[in-house]
Amino acid sequence: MIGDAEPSIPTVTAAPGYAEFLKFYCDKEQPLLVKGLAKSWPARKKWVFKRLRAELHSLPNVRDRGVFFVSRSPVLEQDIEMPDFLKEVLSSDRIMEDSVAWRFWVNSRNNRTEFHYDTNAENVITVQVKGRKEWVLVSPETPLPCYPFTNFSLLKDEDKLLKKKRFYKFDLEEGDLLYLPPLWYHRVIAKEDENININWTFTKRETSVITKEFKRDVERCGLLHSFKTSNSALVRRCYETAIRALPNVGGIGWGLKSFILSPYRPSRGALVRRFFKELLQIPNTLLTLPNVRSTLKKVDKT
Ligand SMILES: O=C(O)CCC(=O)C(=O)O
Ligand SMILES: [Fe+2]
Repeated sequence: MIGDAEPSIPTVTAAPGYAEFLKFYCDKEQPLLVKGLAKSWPARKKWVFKRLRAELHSLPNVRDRGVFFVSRSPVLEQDIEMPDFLKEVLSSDRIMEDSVAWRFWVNSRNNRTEFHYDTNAENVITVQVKGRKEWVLVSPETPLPCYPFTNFSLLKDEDKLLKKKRFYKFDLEEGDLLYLPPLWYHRVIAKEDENININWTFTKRETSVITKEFKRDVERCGLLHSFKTSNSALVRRCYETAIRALPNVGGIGWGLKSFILSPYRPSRGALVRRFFKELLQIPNTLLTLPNVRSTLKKVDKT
């Protein structure tokens, strides 16, 4: 999985059972591709670009976040056939109840979601209902360089970013399901004229998988929390100004209501080191500012 010897993502042709999904994928936080799972879903015929957008806009519990639509409760369930393992996951007490979301991505050709990881240690199950998307997943054991204190990778040349990283590159085709474990970086490009995928997200209450990115995320969130609640009005003001200046891309959140339980507890020294490591990315941030501006312009238009 290093550099040129890029392996393929573990792939099966039938949905795993609940126990198998937990044991081999969800507990270990390893990705999985299930081919052709949604081939017979009514949604494949029913969901047509303009009509689906209009329908989602008309539903009271669905919010249009610009890059995707999101609901905290089930929507359009009559159009899908949720696999049993997923039903069990979403109703299990191993996950935080308020972490479950239903998200809909309705994207035209060449829509790009740049490298990031989903915050709040979110697990994502995606089904490509229509069209095709090219995904690159990067392991949280070989994290990408990020803008300071964020979950967004520096907008740099992809070949350079992926050098010496453990990654999978593949197409998610019509009917395929993908399990994206927490803190795996991903970038996604829509490949057909009409591309529709549905996501379910959830956060486990507990994890024993302590990757490099997991440590960084715990430290980064710990620091952000201490800035937000600092006794110094100046620190609080700097924090608020920085948060306001950051793009709210798809509402990818900042607040961790209740952080996942894990054996990792960063020391004060680790937090201080993290602070300075994040600042070390300031030169790269400045160098890539033109890319940030052009990406934000595109995001604004979607
Ligand atoms: O489908 C896309 O363009 C991006 C999907 C994504 O980032 C996610 O599901 O977390
Ligand atoms: Fe994402």
